[in-house]
Amino acid sequence: AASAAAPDDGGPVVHLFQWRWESVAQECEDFLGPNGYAAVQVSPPQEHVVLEGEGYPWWQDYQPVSYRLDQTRRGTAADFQDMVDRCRGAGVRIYVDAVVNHMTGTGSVGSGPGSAGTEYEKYAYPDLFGDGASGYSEQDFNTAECGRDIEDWNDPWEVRTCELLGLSDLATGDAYVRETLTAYLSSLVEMGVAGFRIDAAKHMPPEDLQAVVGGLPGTVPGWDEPPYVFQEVIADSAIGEDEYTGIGDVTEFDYQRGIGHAFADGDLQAAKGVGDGALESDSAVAFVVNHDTQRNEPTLTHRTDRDRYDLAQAFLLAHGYGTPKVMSSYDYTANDQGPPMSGDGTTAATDCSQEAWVCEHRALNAMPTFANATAGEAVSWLDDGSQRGRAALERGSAGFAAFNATGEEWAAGFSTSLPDGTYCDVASGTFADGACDGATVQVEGGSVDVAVPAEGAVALHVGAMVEGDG
Ligand code: LM2
Ligand code: CA
Repeated sequence: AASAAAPDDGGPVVHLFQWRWESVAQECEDFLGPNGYAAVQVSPPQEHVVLEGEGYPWWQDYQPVSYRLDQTRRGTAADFQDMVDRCRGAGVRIYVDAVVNHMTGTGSVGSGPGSAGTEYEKYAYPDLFGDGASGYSEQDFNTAECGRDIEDWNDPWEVRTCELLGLSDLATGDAYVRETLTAYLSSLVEMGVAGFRIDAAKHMPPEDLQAVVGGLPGTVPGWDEPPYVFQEVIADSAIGEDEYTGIGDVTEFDYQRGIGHAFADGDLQAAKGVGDGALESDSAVAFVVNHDTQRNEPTLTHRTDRDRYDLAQAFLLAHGYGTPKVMSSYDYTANDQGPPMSGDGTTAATDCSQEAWVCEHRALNAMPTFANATAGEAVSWLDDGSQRGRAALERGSAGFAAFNATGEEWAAGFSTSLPDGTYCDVASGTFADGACDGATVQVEGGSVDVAVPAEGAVALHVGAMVEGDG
């Protein structure tokens, strides 16, 4: 997007939902860096409510008590810094989920202290940075202006000034609140955090958000680039995405719904057109599910149809629309169920070999390298459109991919603009240091024959040639 706050559209992102900081660090080194991920979206790092009586749900994180990083259910401030540094070493950015519209809700009244021991009540957060120097009190919230739940969602003023889910709504029009939020986010940038997902952005006036992110440092230490900002906006007739694109990128829920339905229906011809009429690609963050939709709108998730969902996420990384964001989850039965944890609600270390952690990104192998190698190349479709469940695409002369949402292998030949050579299939393996641990595919005389597995993909790109002719 063309704005000071959203400079670099970055590369593929994975949301490691609820992961401990030390587990994220390990994954950056072991898997994310080598497979081409540009960034990880981590769960909110600030002190949160602790809801023992509710079984320590995941949504504790979305009720900030202070902006202290020490201690959350995912580790300490030192663990957080170590993660930022180790991921940087692996070439992977950390994007923080920034909860800046609100603090705690009604359910947490009287249930303090927060995860780092800070006492609070709804509308009273006396120590925001652990130094006793600044807090929020009632005047910093929109209680006088509204002070009740949002009722009329067609009224933008209400959506932005009243309370979302009973959460104390910050008076983001006020200079003190803006400066405090900027101080919180800036302190993260100083630690090397390279970007932010702005939670509930739609519930903040764009000018307020602009004022908050406008005060961020211009460059992220260690990265030599400005912080990347993307905003969670579930657009509707009252509030449009274009109100926010001047500030940073925007999550594109039309793409999310479109891709989910197309793949759930096995209609890859329909998948080709998803994103048409939506936000311009360079302003959009594109995804198949997020942590909310996988629970509230489960059209296609790891729980409904794992293979098809994996295929949709692979397609997302090849399609070339927006900044692709992959979801990686833990298993659950109840929507409010927290991640694997110990008895006191501390999150367990991730182990992708356990069923409790789904680790969907691991099934995508090196597909993020396809997104990187084909960045900026327009998509063209190579199949003749006659097969509802099958499609093949090319991204200029940089990448070729074929997708098969049927139960039968798809053997097909295409002419391709890829240079002749032997390619690593990054949909099935990793390509590192010139070695491919997946299938290899030959491009010869400008054509390629592929055997696309049932419910699978084949993806070749110029950055993963095992042997070239040139
Ligand atoms: C978001 N984006 O705008 C997050 O993506 C979403 O996950 C958050 O809701 C929401 N906005 C607020 O940041 C989650 C969760 C809610 C939960 C809230 C706050 O989906 O269920 O609400 O976090 O923890 C819970 C209770 C709700 C209660 C509220 C306040 O479920 O019933 O409302 O706490 O006590 C009275
Ligand atoms: Ca608000």
